[in-house]
Amino acid sequence: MRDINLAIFTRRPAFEKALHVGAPYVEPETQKRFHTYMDGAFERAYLTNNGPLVQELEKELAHLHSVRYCAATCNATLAQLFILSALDLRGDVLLPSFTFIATVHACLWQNLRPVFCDIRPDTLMIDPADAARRITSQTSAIIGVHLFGNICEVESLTELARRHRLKLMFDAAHAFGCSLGSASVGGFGDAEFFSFHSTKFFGTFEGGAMTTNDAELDRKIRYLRNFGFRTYDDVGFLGLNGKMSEASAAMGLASLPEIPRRIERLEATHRAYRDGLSRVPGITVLPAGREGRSNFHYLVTLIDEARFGVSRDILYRVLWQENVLVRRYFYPGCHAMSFYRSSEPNDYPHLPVTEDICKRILCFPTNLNNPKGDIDSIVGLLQRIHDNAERVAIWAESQP
Ligand code: T4K
Repeated sequence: MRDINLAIFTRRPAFEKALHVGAPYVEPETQKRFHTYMDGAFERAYLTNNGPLVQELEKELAHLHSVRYCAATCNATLAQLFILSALDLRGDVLLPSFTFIATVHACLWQNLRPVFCDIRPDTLMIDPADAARRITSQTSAIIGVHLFGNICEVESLTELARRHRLKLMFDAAHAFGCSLGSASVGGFGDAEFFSFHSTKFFGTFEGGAMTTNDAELDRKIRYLRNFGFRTYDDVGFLGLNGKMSEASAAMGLASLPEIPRRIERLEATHRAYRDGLSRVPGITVLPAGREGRSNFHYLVTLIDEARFGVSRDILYRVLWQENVLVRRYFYPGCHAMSFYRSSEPNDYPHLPVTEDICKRILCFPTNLNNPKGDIDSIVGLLQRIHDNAERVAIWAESQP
């Protein structure tokens, strides 16, 4: 039988070093600037708790996203929790199941009941019509999630929230620097929150931020992220420790000048993947930035098993053997995670679009050291898997 150049048969992976979806890319210039910022922090002996670097970063981020207020936090999860608390919400919160689990957990930590909504098959983001059907007298807020560098349907959700007097917030963890038409992310709804985890477009080791045009909300969140302290000796809120350190702020400030070049590099990567994958049957790339500006940080595909020849899950396993560590974000959907299923066994919502997308989605690495060569190799692998689908499927059946 003819030899097939795939690691599942040859045991020689296409890549010596693993390619991760979330590998951070920190430019040498960024590293140098980071060290300079840190020298200043050590000289000042001011390392955390609303330090000068945090304040400078907040100003820069508010300006960049055309929003009045920005409060930096130690991650997006706590930024979201503080918004939910500061808005004083009760009852149910509508949100998509197709998101990172943190979006849902933060609600439960605030004693709010997450009500899962379905997504649109073209954008993979919350379907406002489905959300509208789930509104009851218990609903207090809607959380839209901007996914993969695209912005969700802000206008429809704003109108829905206005009509039912609901609070509206957005998870902008994936949307740094993105826009809807000319309107930048950051100022939509009552508040938005960003993630600066190292796997994100803009990373500060760990970090996050809340943005809003509401001065009162900003003021409360600043108390909440510092245990609720209003003065050195008085606590007025049930706060937590959600502060960003000066080291994280230094990383953020050092990265800011690279943003245009990062977007350029990632857009070129996106284009190269799109061109290459257009020649492989059964793989569709999710468009980025169709309705505005994208950061192109995620390369998201949907696998059509009938046309490609093997299922998404077989493809996933074959690519991992090649050291291409593709991810199934956000399989199986938060509503299907054991924690959320077992907490409400009789109230398991059926979300047909989410469930279909979760079976087909596959995200590819984008922060590549050698984009042209790596993408050519990945496309070559996919072509070989497609051409030899029958033998690949036989291999998969033989696996435990
Ligand atoms: N909302 C949404 C829509 C989100 O996607 C997220 C986070 C949040 C809210 C909450 O934001 P934060 O509270 O985290 O600020 C990751 C991240 O932990 C998470 O931040 C992110 N979303 C999610 C999509 O992905 P993992 O477990 O898949 O990633 P992790 O840390 O294992 O990294 C993936 C791979 O990347 C690693 O296996 C190795 C590689 N890697 C990772 C890091 C951190 C590196 O090569 N170098 C690194 O420094 O969850």
